[in-house]
Amino acid sequence: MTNHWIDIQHADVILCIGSNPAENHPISFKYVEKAMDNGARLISVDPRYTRTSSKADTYAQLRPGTDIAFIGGMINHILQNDLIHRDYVVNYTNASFLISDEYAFNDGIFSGYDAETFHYENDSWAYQLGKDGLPLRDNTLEHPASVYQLLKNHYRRYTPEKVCEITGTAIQDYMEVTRTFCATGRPDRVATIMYAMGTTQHTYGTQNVRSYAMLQLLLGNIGMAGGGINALRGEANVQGSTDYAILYHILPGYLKSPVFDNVSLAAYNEKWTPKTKDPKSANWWANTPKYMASLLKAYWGDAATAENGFCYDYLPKRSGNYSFIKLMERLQQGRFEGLVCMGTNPIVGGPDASAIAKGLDKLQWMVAADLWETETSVFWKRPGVDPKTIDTEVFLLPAAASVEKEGSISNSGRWAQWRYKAVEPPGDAESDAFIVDGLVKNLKALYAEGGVFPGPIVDLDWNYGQGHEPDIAMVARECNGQFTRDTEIKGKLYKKGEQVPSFAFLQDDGATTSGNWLYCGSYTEAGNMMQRRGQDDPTGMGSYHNWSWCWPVNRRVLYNRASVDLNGRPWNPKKPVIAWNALTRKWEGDVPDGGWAPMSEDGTKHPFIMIAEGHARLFAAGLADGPMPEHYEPMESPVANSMTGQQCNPAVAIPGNIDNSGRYPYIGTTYRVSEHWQAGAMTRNLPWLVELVPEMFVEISEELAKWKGIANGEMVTISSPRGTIEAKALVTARIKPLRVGGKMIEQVGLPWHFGFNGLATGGSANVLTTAVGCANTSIPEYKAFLCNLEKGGIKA
Ligand SMILES: Nc1nc2c(c(=O)[nH]1)N[C@H]1C(S)=C(S)[C@@H](COP(=O)(O)OP(=O)(O)OC[C@H]3O[C@@H](n4cnc5c(=O)[nH]c(N)nc54)[C@H](O)[C@@H]3O)O[C@H]1N2
Ligand SMILES: Nc1nc2c(c(=O)[nH]1)N[C@H]1C(S)=C(S)[C@@H](COP(=O)(O)OP(=O)(O)OC[C@H]3O[C@@H](n4cnc5c(=O)[nH]c(N)nc54)[C@H](O)[C@@H]3O)O[C@H]1N2
Ligand SMILES: [Mo]
Repeated sequence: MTNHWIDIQHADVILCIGSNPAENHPISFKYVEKAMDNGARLISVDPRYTRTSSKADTYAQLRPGTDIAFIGGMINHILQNDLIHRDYVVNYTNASFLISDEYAFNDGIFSGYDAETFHYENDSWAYQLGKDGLPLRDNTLEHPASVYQLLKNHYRRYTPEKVCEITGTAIQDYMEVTRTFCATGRPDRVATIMYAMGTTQHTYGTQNVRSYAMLQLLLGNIGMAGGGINALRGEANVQGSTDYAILYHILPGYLKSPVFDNVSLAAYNEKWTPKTKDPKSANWWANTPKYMASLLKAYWGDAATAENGFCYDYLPKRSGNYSFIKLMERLQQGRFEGLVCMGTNPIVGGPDASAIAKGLDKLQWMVAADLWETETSVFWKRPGVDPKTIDTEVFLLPAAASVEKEGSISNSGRWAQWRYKAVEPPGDAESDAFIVDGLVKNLKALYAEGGVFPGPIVDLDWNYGQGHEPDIAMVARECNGQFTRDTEIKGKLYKKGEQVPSFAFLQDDGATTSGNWLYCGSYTEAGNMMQRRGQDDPTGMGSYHNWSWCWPVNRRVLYNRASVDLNGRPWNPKKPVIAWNALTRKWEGDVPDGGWAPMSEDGTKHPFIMIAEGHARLFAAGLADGPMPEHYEPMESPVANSMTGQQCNPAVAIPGNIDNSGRYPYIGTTYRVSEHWQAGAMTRNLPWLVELVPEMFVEISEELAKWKGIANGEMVTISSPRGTIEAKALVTARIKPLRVGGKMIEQVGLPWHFGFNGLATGGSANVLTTAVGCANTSIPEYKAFLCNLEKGGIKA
């Protein structure tokens, strides 16, 4: 989230799109309701009428996978009616920047495309540069090569009629959403967007998110209290796990993971450290070499020296895609000997789940660390297979649950909050830290005896006390970082072993360690900041700066220097995030995005400090699939793209097992319910939750039920090119067919919580889904695929 949960109370308009927080983030809804009590309007945009929709002032239905059309039309409305927050857009975004004359967009394809590799070369998406090396700009926004005019031209095609023809939204609903939301371009009005998996789980999921960000930038809503673009993160600590690099393409703190041709630390730094010639750009990522050196020092301690590039050679280098989908492909090809599943249940949660289960059959061994026996750990006795034919040896390690161990979790609002152990784990259960610690210590002992390339393991600096399990406070202190020798910075001496006060103090010469630069400041000489429980709110804005600690540097609202005008006065003085005090020459309120004076003064920096050009990108050259979002159809879709001749995202290779022939006529989409959690092990084993939602069901419209002669509660069979499941029909007015391009299209809604093991069992929705992912992130397209549905169960 750019903002945080409590901040949502300040919004005038709340758009829940691609998310169902009343169901899946119920605590957040407290702040939505608080905003509504203060007069805010809630909009829900969802293919299904959800629990969130039922609380909304306005509900608009859209077809799964059509957010870019929906938002593109809103962008068009803003540009055609000049509803932008002009001062914000001109000064803080790249709207005025001129783009290369080589840039082009023809019938759904941007310039630079290679159809054989599904790859774009992005040279033609670059800025035009002046003699001083700075991007050329036209602050009148009139120049035909300006981002503003390119946007206007691009989205001109997204008329309300065209949009609704694609999305299936009733035009009056669409116009109500558009008018309500787009009225927040005034400095004294603000809207927020709450999004989650309905947005991201598409082959153009990243572009969906970008379309929301662009909308918010045009209206001047980023950096503002009650504004921003807010990703509702899933599991309690999924924000923390991303910060700590659970994804293959990043290292902790969103440093890039090395690619095979980054042959040395110098080459890595050269490749990934962005450069700018603009003295007004803070270009924060220029610090990459400091963060990287400190990370490597945290990993390899004294073995990491300036001479050996701080053991950079020990880091694995990647070539290619190691996302979940691609790993599962390799699994199916029999390319893995073993697999460790720590807190994951992929044969229920992964796309095209039956194929994953078959892949597991090829393993020699599997380790599953979990609270429960999951479908994945008993894959060898799944329905339809003979256990005797499977040779995999499975080790099930009982893991301690969250309340049975100590440590921090980082919530969606980036607040890292310390939690304490409430009870001892039952039986033989142990914390994940214990399990990993034991694994590493044993590996170290084995590699000490020899082996291929032992350095990375043997030299690993691994010292977290002498207790039964690692001392988690020691881990947290290492994540923050320490001085490795007496170091003087700006006239102050920091002693060897002292905690680094903040990431501004990290060094590239080995003088500091930091396991995650973003968390530098979380555990200082003053103690564990994440343990703080101060209930005072000096800003009066619900920021609670003394409660826990949030990255970066306890800044509660990101990009907050865009919430003020050029003189440092809040655009909306009634809801200030920060304000410049001309007498003290200091910012007041939240921790500012850099302490520089307001933009009207000399020596200052642009507010978007993480971007090399200092301006938020309405037009972005860094993505795999185009500088501006464009509507494409999901990989499986019942209709032809009526916007252009390009059916699907051209930057995604078309997978094998899809079927657009018409044999599978209905749109399948998957979602969650409050009563169950994810792949279900944690809830399908609890009798009281099983009583509430005991079995797999499928939501269908009254129209489809009538047409197929299906009664509510009757068993039906749902099939896709990947597999077949059965479920009870839940006939409901909450799901409605959509009128798309003149034809009626049915959608079928499936919760994905069920599997064959546990107290409550049922068909897994993921048997039906497609293993194809977003061009940028590879997140699977769980939210839109094709299926058929017939009356009667599988055996009927
Ligand atoms: N009780 C409970 N809470 C949970 C979870 C759980 O399993 N159970 N899971 C947690 C996790 S890990 C996560 S990631 C979050 C997910 O939280 P959400 O994203 O809110 O969960 P979903 O129900 O998967 O999807 C949200 C909505 O997106 C809609 N949708 C589908 N396709 C589209 C589309 O193309 N466009 C738009 N605009 N909307 C679409 C769906 O109909 C659905 O109502 O929830 C977390 N909270
Ligand atoms: N069709 C469809 N599929 C989806 C989605 C969708 O919307 N539609 N959503 C996707 C999303 S957003 C997500 S996040 C994934 C989730 O996919 P998974 O992570 O595979 O699913 P979970 O059920 O959350 O698995 C977590 C497991 O961890 C165990 N566990 C809980 N606490 C601990 C602990 O402290 N230690 C250990 N070792 N284990 C623990 C639980 O018992 C559970 O079995 O699924 C994805 N799959
Ligand atoms: Mo998630």
